[in-house]
Amino acid sequence: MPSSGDVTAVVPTLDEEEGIGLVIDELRANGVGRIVVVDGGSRDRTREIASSKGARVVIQEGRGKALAVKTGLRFVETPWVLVIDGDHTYDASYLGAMLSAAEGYDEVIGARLIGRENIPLLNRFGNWVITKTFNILFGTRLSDVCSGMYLVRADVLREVWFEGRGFSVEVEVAAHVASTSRRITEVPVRYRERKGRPKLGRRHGLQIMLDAVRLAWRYNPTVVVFALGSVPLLPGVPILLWVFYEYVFRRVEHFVWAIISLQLVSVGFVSMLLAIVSLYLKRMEYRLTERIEKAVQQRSS
Ligand SMILES: Nc1nc2c(ncn2[C@@H]2O[C@H](COP(=O)(O)OP(=O)(O)OP(=O)(O)O)[C@@H](O)[C@H]2O)c(=O)[nH]1
Ligand SMILES: [Mg+2]
Repeated sequence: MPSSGDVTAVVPTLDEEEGIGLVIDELRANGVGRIVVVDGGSRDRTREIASSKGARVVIQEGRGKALAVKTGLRFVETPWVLVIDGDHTYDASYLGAMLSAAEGYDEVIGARLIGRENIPLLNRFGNWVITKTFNILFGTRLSDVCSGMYLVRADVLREVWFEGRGFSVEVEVAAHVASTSRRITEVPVRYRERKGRPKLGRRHGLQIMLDAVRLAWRYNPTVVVFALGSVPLLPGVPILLWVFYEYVFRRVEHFVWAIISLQLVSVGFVSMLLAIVSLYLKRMEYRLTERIEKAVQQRSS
């Protein structure tokens, strides 16, 4: 089991003067001595406060939280990294529980199961959609892939692309682990009310859906294609039912509508089956990868 001495905390910040000091103090109190604050160009006293508290302060390359995590990683020399937001929403005292769970895993997510009411409603909905999509795609049973507090093996985090386009860096890291070693798990953590104003633009419903589709497109494009192919079922089924009803109860025959709806239903139905098959094939691939990973590990230990 790794200890807090094996961990470097990477804290992305953008104008977090109200939270960053508390975050650093709390990390220290929980045994984390190495703290890298990766700043995205704060205009308040964030960097000043972080330096005065003895954290290492670096300026991120590029823009956005994903590149901040990537930058921070360059300053990590320990085997584990704890990524944690700088707004004092995540309670660092749960690190102990995360470390206890870490043996045999590449990533331990701090799932926000305690204090859920502190997650804004739209975010909660977005997290739910993304997490459900994630679980369907990867055959996992996670409850919060969007959490901003997660413990990852440094060498695994170095393999991540950090594209950051579309879905968030948290999801990108989790997807990498879930699609390769699959050694991902979660531990419930407490989520508090945010200090200071939100920095990430609020996502709206359409964007959330788009992110879910992007995620699916990257990891299982065929499922997206066939899911689209099953859309004809939506008009096809009601038309076919109506044609059937008219014929059975009113003795009226609608030949053209019957042919059209049968076409729609058959194309849609086959596509839907293929979408399901794509999902299962992919999951089988993941399960096989998992077995192979385990076997390789057992041999080398
Ligand atoms: N370095 C860097 N940090 C960022 C950037 N955008 C956001 N952050 C930080 O990333 C963390 C998460 O951003 P938040 O604004 O709290 O987003 P959130 O947690 O999804 O939403 P809230 O409910 O408002 O807390 C915070 O510590 C931000 O300061 C960025 O572009 N660069
Ligand atoms: Mg936050």
